[in-house]
Amino acid sequence: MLQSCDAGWMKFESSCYFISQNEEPWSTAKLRCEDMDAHLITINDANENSFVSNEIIPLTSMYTWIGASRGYWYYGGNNTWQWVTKETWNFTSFAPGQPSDDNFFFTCVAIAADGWHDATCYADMSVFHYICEKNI
Ligand SMILES: [Ca+2]
Repeated sequence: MLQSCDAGWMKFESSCYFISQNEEPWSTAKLRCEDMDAHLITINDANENSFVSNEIIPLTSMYTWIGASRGYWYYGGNNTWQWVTKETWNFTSFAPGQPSDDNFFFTCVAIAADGWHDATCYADMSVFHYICEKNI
């Protein structure tokens, strides 16, 4: 059976993707995706990363949130990168010099034209568009 995505969502392989109209802090973006029965995008391999780089990044602002965070110690985490879905963390595409913050203040990940960047999850200074993903 041919599966398709809801109106306003882009299809790639077995997922549908939604680009937010609004810019939000990471934690709010995560909730907005969940409100749509989706999750912040998990970029699991090079194919998915290329799709995002080629098809989505040109449509958004400089930085766009993805569903990666580094279990901030303050919230009981251990500073290990993880996906919001808990999928295996076995692919990354950080930009040169990234992640840049060794003090673990920048604990979430935004994608830009040159790759992934660590950025702060919890401050209004990092308010970006975001991508939600839903399996079909
Ligand atoms: Ca994915």
